[in-house]
Amino acid sequence: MTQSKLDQWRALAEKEIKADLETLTWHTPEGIKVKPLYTEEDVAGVPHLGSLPGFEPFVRGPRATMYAGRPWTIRQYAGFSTAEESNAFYRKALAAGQQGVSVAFDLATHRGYDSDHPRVEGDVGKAGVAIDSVEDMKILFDGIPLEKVSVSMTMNGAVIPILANFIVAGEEQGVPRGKLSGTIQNDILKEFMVRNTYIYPPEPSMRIVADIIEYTAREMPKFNSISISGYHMQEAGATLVQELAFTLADGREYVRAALRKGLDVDAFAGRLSFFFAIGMNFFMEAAKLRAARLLWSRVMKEFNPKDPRSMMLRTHCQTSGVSLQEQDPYNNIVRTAYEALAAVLGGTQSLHTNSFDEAIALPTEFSARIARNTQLILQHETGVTKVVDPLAGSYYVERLTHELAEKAWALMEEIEAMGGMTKAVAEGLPKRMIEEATIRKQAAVDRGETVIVGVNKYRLENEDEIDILSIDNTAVRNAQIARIETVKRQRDPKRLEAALEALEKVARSGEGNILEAAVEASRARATVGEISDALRRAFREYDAVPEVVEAVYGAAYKDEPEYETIVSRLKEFSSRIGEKPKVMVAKLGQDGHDRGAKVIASAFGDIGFEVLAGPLFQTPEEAAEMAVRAKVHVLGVSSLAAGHKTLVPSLIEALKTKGAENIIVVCGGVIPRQDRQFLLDHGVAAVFGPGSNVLDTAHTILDLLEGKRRN
Ligand code: 3CP
Repeated sequence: MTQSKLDQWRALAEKEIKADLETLTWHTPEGIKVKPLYTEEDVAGVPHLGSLPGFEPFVRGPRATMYAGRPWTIRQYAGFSTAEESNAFYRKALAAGQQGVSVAFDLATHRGYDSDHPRVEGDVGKAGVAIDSVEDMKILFDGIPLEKVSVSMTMNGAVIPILANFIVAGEEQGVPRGKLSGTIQNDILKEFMVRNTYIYPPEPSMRIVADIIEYTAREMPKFNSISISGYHMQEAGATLVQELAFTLADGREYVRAALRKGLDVDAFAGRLSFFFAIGMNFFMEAAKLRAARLLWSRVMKEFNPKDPRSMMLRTHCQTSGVSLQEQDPYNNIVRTAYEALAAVLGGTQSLHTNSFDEAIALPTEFSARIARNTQLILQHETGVTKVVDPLAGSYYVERLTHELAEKAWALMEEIEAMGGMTKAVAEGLPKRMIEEATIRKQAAVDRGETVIVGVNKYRLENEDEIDILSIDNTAVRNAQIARIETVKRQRDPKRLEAALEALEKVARSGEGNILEAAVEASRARATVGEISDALRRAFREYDAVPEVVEAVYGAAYKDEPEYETIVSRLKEFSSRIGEKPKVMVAKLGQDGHDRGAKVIASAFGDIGFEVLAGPLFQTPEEAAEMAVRAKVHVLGVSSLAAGHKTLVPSLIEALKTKGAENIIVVCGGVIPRQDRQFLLDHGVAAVFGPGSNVLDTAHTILDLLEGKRRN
């Protein structure tokens, strides 16, 4: 295109909008300037243009024919309550068109506790299925042929007992481990950054990852040893550049850990897989997957592989959970459909589409059907599978692919300069960057700069209640405890003891393979908790100290009147009572989703409260004790894993026992409307659901402190 033609366009455009063209430039959170027009000038010199699918650098896809040869796998992530219930759910879903299984475990299992452990009272069977031993695992896959259906398991903390149980369940179903296909998440670095279902410190955790890569490379050629995940980073608020860079930098670290075990790169690299989130920035998300493949082949070249498969990035994607809203929830069906299309145009290998009610509760059969059908319709009715990488050649998408790749690469270089991702994680850099990004995003939503339909614009006056799935946590827990007792009664104690001792020895000595030893313990019917305890004895537990980011939320508001109003109202209140009101933000049970808690703690600190961030995984008793000792005025519980109906009443009881009824208890997070009255009846002063505006929340808390509001 000649310059004069472009100049003519610019002149016409500015005449049309009666303003400088710059006013139409969108500055994305990634720091990318998205212009209103892209032309061939924008792709001049972009090096990846002209490549073909199935060939390096794989921008256009890892397979030559992509979906024309075989569409992506429809793999819905699910699991709840008991193994029996989840098994029935999987079977129905597979009969209705789902193509692979993806297991969600409950948080007790994630953190390596059996269902009878006192710390997990509110967590059993809630946000996933409860698995305590191989007996549960066998029920989970009963009637599902493991030599045919590939199974993905989202497990990181208790990855050793879970994978061991899966292997033994296969064995006892008549499927040798060599024939098992599927994926284990096994990505611990991002747990330390965002997801928080770690158990052991980083170093032994990295050994576990490497041992699993070693074992699967040797024994399970069809199994993907890891699912290197950016998903949770985006969920925690990361920009797409951060998601790309940190995920690929994690991948590089795992490759190094496996090489240190003496493995040949081609023996395992082809079975590394990835997992990304797909949010609402449509073209940028599709470009992100293309950029990810480009960068991964660049990373892997460093290790001199001979097999091209070692350089291919294959990925699962999930539509974005944080983009789902509680308000006007049917809008979520539309959001999910657009996100699914972006994932497919980006060339994902496997996809989960969220159910529209997931911002509120676990999916019902109805919402799960719509989510599955969103993919089935995309595969069968729209024609998108017929052509490989249909966005290729788009000036905009190619430019975005290039810019994302370059920006992510620069961040990866920064991490390299720090000594790699394990070091960067230990120093807290990625975590801090993600937290700052999420606080900025929240401020943009609160200020209405980022529009969310039905939340900060076009909000309904009256919201209809929707049916939600509620799990009777106590019944599930009792059923699990009964089965644990049976397993313990029927096993051979000598064989068990020997297997657990051997496992602990392998862990302590650094010699041998931890997974191999755990498989024997699983055969001997050791429980998930017992295997985890053997490793806890060898490795100890990891304890993170919560940090609160400062001056990011406040800075986004600068001197705006609505912000000034709450700041001066609080100042005035503080001088009246002679101190800043003290708010503790607590996380109870095994729920490690702390994005909301971090945002509130940070924003409230900037507004002028004195904030105390409680550590993760407190029991109600521990949180009450901490609140009383610190003499807080308000105790805010952030709940995202459905434990609130058990844990919050226990917390209020614990406060009463300590004579601290005066502490105002409030709750926020994923709390269905149906549960609000229950919480208010149990003494909670206010409930802040998803989509709550932070400044409004602060005003309500001040109302409560001033005694103006009583629910
Ligand atoms: C693929 N194949 C083809 C073609 N395409 N063959 C011929 N022509 C083609 N065009 C072959 C592949 O080589 C492969 O065989 C087989 O078909 C399956 O294809 P795939 O692409 O490997 O697909 P799949 O088995 O589904 O595996 C996808 C990946 C896997 C690789 C991404 O890791 C996966 O399924 N991941 C899912 C992870 C997951 O479910 N995570 C849930 C997170 P071969 O294998 O023989 O080569 S849920 C977390 C939620 C939030 C939270 O944590 O709380």
